[in-house]
Amino acid sequence: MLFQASFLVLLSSLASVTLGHSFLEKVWANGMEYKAWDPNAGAEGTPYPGNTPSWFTTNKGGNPLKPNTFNTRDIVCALNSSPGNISAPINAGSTLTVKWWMGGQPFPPTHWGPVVNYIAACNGACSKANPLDLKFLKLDQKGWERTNTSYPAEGYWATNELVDNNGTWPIKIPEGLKAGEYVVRHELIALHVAFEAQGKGPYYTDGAESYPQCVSVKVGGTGTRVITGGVAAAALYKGDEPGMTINIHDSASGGAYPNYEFPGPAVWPLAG
Ligand SMILES: *[C@@H]1O[C@H](CO)[C@@H](O)[C@H](O)[C@H]1NC(C)=O
Ligand SMILES: *[C@@H]1O[C@H](CO)[C@@H](O)[C@H](O)[C@H]1NC(C)=O
Ligand SMILES: *[C@@H]1O[C@H](CO)[C@@H](O)[C@H](O)[C@H]1NC(C)=O
Ligand SMILES: [Cu+2]
Repeated sequence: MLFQASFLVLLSSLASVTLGHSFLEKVWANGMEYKAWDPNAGAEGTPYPGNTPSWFTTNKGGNPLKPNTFNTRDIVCALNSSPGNISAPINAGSTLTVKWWMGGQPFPPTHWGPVVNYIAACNGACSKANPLDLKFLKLDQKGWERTNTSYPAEGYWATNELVDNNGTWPIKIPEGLKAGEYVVRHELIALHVAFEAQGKGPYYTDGAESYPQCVSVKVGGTGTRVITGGVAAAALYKGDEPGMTINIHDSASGGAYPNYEFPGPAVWPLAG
């Protein structure tokens, strides 16, 4: 059964290679719509625009980062990232919405896994931020949601919800967050081949896939909630955590993974 399931996964990951993976197409903040950055167009020579808060990356094809990059600069805000030139004004307590899209689909539906959001203070203009200096707190996380008769072993995960919402995902900016510029690190984690890293230790070449994307925002107002502590993104994961090595093709699970252990730090208690 496992062999058969893995074979199906192999087929579906081949299919998604053809279709491509994904990256952000648009973001919305305070009622404003911003085009995000299309690294495929970038590879054809389109210049990175000065008017998007969505970070630059050279990640043509919207490809995943594998565990062997989880301790590198790329895991912060995508492959060869650099900051957006602007930070989107947003009110504390309101929602930043992002939308994934590439090659006619939001994200491959067979890339089951969590959607996780982080925030870091830029301590100045985010356009000048060094990704390696950013210290992130986790805003929220959503993982396994329910069983699904179409996928009796894998079930229905947050990434499926994202696909069913045509690639959009809401990210709540904490109430009362102190005025300033922040980087929101939005991440999809695909677990369809996570089992490949079982027993291989940290930073293995194969296993779970991370798709980070960053958006710079500027909070105004009189909030007093300050971000302290936090973790550098290159220290969030090693790739050998239970939540990064889980076999989600286990038919004995009945497609239910209620005890899924999210990788990375706990959610910031003041985020909600
Ligand atoms: C926009 O950002 C990119 C990458 O961070 C930078 O190289 C470029 O100089 C910036 N452009 C403008 C107009 O500020
Ligand atoms: C089952 O999964 C598919 C693919 O993710 C999804 O489109 C569908 O809505 C799911 N059905 C239920 C009942 O969750
Ligand atoms: C889904 O998103 C694509 C890309 O932005 C858009 O062209 C399409 O109209 C959307 N579909 C629906 C049903 O909203
Ligand atoms: Cu993939």
